Amino acid sequence: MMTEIAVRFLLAALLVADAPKAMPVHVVSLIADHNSVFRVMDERKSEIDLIAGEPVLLHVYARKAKSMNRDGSVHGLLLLDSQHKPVAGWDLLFKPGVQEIELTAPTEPGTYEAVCTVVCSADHDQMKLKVVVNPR
Ligand SMILES: [Cu+2]
Repeated sequence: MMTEIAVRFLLAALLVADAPKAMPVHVVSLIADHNSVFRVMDERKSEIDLIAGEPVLLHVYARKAKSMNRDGSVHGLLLLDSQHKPVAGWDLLFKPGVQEIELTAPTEPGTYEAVCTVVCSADHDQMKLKVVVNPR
């Protein structure tokens, strides 16, 4: 009886050890700013590093620039791959203030670029964020 319990326990432990480990959520804090710039919170850089396929919680603080969309969106974020094709699930609009969005990093490693999709000021065309996706 004790042996059977011990064997079951051992099997269960082996199964747990063998299960694929869930990737931790990568929290990215981003400012979509009033001067039509994306920047990482508390840093000056406009670049983020992700791991392919990891879950991402995008924490965005958006501040209105000169103009906004009719729906009240002050900035947008569209992620493009190296061929400038949109990445599924990464076409976002931001209202003023703080918002959190659950995303999944692209599964293909490489260098991506996010662009703003709201004509937010004369500098709108320069509102970009480099996104580097590293292999898992
Ligand atoms: Cu913008």
